[in-house]
Amino acid sequence: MTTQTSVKVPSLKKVYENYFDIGAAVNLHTIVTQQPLLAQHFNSITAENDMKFENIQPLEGQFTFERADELAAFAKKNGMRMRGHTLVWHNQTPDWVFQDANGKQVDRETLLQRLKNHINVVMERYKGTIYCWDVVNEAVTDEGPELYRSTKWLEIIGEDYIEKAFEFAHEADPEALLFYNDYNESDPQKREKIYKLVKSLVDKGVPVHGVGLQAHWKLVNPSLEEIRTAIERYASLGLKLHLTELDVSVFNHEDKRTDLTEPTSEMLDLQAERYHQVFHLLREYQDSITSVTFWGAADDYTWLSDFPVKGRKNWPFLFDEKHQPKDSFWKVVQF
Ligand code: HXH
Repeated sequence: MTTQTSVKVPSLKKVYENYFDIGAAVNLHTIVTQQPLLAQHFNSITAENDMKFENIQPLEGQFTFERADELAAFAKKNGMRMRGHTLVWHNQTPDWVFQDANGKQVDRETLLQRLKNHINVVMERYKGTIYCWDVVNEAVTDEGPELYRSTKWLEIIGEDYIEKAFEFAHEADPEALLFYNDYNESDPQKREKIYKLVKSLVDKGVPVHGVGLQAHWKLVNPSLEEIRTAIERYASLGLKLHLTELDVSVFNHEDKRTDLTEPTSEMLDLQAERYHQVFHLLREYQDSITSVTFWGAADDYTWLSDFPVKGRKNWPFLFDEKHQPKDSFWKVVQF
């Protein structure tokens, strides 16, 4: 489809208002460059990086809330909800967290105290603004029989670091909805590990309210049936589901080309068909899915440009680099 001059572009958030929230990950740059697009189509935001541990508490006791506060103010000003991302993660967490003043690894009690303090200070600040948090991100291994990813959190505290994090979070803000968030969530093996972990939390009465499916998907994989099975499996825990970081890379796994300056028409056709199928499926599960957040808003900015292949641009969203609706957009709103 070429530029539509006669057809009014419907608002994505309005089309989906009876289904689920429509979110976008943002940063200080995109809340300016994408402001009109965000205001028209999205009713929820997530800070792409600015609420991660290393950004918010780079040194012990020195909290830097300026950027996060700006994003929270943007949400308020535009009448949007805000998801919190993320409290406990193995990445983008500063080394000081795990060390004492001499660089020696801290003990369990010290780390639990630091975890509790971080969660308290951060959640307290955004009470009433952030309605849900990704409390723990990516704690499950991709490969092998092991359940827990090997991280400093696991090594120093032990397996109960996850339930402790949820308990601290629930104490800090009893109103907040608390999520376990992970990627490769639709892969059958990883799906079962995530299910097992979250089920063990539910069975122990740990305050966990939802599962976040990152949903960093490609044109072909994961298959629609794998996605459906994952949704059903997680929903069977009686928890709410959020798609937390949706994007559809135009590159299949084997495709390592770096020479494209724009997506091919074949890529765009396949992506449109993929978004069509994905949103058809998501609508089917509207009772379980309460929020769908893209990990960006339009193709002018995506974390996938340069990742995992350096020097390669990607075009994973519903809006193009000029913020115009792509075929993918029309497939999502016409049903
Ligand atoms: C997400 N991780 C994070 O939740 C989010 O905070 C961040 O902004 C972007 C994506 C997804 C991810 C997980 C593992 C991973 C890559 C991305 O590991 C790989 C490393 C190299 C190659 C492939 C995967």
